[in-house]
Amino acid sequence: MALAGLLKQDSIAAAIQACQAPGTFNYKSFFEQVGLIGKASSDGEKVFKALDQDKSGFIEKEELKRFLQNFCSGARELTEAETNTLLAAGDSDGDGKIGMEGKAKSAVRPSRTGPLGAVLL
Ligand SMILES: [Ca+2]
Repeated sequence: MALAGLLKQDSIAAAIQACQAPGTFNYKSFFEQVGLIGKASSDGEKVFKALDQDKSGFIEKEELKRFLQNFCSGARELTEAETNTLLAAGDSDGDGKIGMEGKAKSAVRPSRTGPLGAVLL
């Protein structure tokens, strides 16, 4: 679990527990629960790198599907709908994956980034 050192274990456990049933994942409340909202952008970068498992510089849909497993190895995969929602939230340029390029944009126009952008990019 690449993110274990960054976040509180009990917060992660509570956040995973809250979306245990398929279809109940809500990225806004999840980020709030694990304590990622308001973290420094360097931490957001660590999260991004952990999620980008093949180090392609992008978080592809397959990697997003395993989103929860980066926080807790026993967690479930996201459903198709949950993955799509998360992808849409972080995909600033509509290319079907989440890239680090949003980072520069968010620094310039913070009001235009969604909750995922604010955390990851
Ligand atoms: Ca990738």
